Amino acid sequence: MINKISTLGGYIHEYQKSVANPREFWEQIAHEFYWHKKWDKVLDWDFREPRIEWFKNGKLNITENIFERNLFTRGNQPAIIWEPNDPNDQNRILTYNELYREVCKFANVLLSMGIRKGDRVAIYMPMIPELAISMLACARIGAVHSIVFAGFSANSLADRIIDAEAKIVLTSDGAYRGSKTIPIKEIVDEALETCPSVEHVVMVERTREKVAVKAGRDHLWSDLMQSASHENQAVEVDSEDMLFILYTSGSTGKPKGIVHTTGGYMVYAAYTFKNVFQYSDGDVYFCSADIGWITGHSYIIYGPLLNGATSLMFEGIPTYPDGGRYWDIVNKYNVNQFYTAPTAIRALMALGQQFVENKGMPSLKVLGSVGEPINEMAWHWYHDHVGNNRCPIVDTWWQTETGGIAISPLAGIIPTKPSFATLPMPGIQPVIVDHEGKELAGRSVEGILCIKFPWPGMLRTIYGDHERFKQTYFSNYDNLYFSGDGVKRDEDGYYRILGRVDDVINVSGHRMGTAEVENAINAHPLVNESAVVGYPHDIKGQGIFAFVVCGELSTGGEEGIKTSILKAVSKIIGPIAKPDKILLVSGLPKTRSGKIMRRILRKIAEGETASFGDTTTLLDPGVVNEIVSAAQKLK
Ligand code: 7RM
Repeated sequence: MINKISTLGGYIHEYQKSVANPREFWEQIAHEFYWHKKWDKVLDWDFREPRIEWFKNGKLNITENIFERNLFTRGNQPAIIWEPNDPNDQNRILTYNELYREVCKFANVLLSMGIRKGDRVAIYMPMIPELAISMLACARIGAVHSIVFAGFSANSLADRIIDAEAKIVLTSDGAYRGSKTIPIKEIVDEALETCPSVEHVVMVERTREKVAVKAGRDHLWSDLMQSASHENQAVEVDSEDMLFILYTSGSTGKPKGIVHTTGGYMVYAAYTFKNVFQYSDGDVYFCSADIGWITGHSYIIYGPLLNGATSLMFEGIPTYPDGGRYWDIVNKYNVNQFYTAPTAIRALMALGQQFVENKGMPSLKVLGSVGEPINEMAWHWYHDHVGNNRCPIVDTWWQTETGGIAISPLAGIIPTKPSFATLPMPGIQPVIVDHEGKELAGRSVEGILCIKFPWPGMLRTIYGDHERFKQTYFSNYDNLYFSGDGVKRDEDGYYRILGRVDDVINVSGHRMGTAEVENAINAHPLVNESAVVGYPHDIKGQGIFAFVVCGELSTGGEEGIKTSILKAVSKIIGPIAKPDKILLVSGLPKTRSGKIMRRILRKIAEGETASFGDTTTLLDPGVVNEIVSAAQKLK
């Protein structure tokens, strides 16, 4: 079992060890796992190439480390507690034995459909147990899962399937989300019109609504499982073989397929889970994220299950049937660790105290936050009303790219400070640089967050585009991993994340590229050009503000065109990318070389009316005043 740090002195000691001798440090942890063959070399790396290899030539299967390694001691312990959307529906509890059986069966199904090691499997499913079973079944046979959040549009799903050249799509008929039903299979059918690589579709029946079935291509999960054997020998993979691809937004239009490999990711997800949440045997842990995001991959599935933990998986939303749903779940299962996003906290805070007061929640020991900066007000509400003033909050900073938590308190061990992610995890060597790439050493500095040494959970490449991998993460500053986030280190050496320094915005914890949203808006036939920026939003953290230049207005007038822009964005990306505000303008503030000055647009979106700093490089400074007065009229 992974050693759990239990004191502040212990953390300092481990941290120092991890910096002084990272190979020895991680090797010791890796020895806790089950390998068919151990590595020849712990680490081989070069950020300039870039190339990162951990536990080189090690052979293993990650699911053996979840199942075979845990079954003897905890076969009858719940692995996954599944809570349905509707609290009156039947829940499902899968013990390690039961989950193992399902995973083996579905692994055999995948094999029977011709899926082999290295093949990509697209998964577009709501938060149902079959989603967990699917991803683990892929890992069992060495196939690479590429999970697409079920809130994305057909168009986004198709882009991801095409980029990964997935052979098969795993999905469901529909999805329940609060009081709504979403036609998942219909979206898949639409996406597949443009995806020639897909040979098969396997569909779980969740809502049992009528769906179109394409003979020869579409199969029912239940039919295939009925005849599948529950005996399956895990496929041996190399430590550096791909475990999964997960798409995330960057500062250009096209989402990046972040690649994680097997050995390093396994070690890192397991180690960080245990230490950050201070998970103890028998605890019930609940992460409210969707498995379609990295948080769900690392901290609903891999991290917890590698530790033999009980992980709660929730199908629904925090406000259904009312704003007390999370707290009812905490009480129903005596949840000990609860992990959510600031946007959920702010939304629930806005509903008022009545949904949280009197819930008690005596089982809670640790609260977690992830995805965006948590503002002080939300931090205190979470601490006082959810944690009843007695649970430490772990504000965990990390990214799809880091694979696991990189900067965070260890619960109850590292003293917290509202809005601070506090200190780096062992193995993480953060550096703060200025715009020229000069390291800002010491305390009380502010700049750009980079990491100067590899850690086992880090991404290895961008699928199909290693050059973009190099450009995005290793070319801004020499020999450093560039995170894209601004950060401050205070007088105590604590880290506070300030938000993105690139053209990525964070809306309700969903990461989005402004260029992606602009491309979707620009696809509208009446739009000439647009510029999208983030602005402070009470609930979402950041809202989306779109400045749009139209040629002519259609018959619907201003409102008509705004409505059709919203529809277009929903269709092209998904409802999560819909702008909160659209301002129709006659031109954008551009420099003489044609670059849009987003800095000015950001200020206008924030409500600034007068001071825009240096505007002398603008081609037409008059356009700024015009936009300001239009913005003032926008409600
Ligand atoms: C896990 C996840 C990554 C971006 C990252 C930050 C922001 C995440 C925090 C945070 C402040 C935090 N992966 N971010 N955690 N900002 N405090 N604790 O969210 O790839 O989807 O997003 O999210 O900007 O770069 S992600």
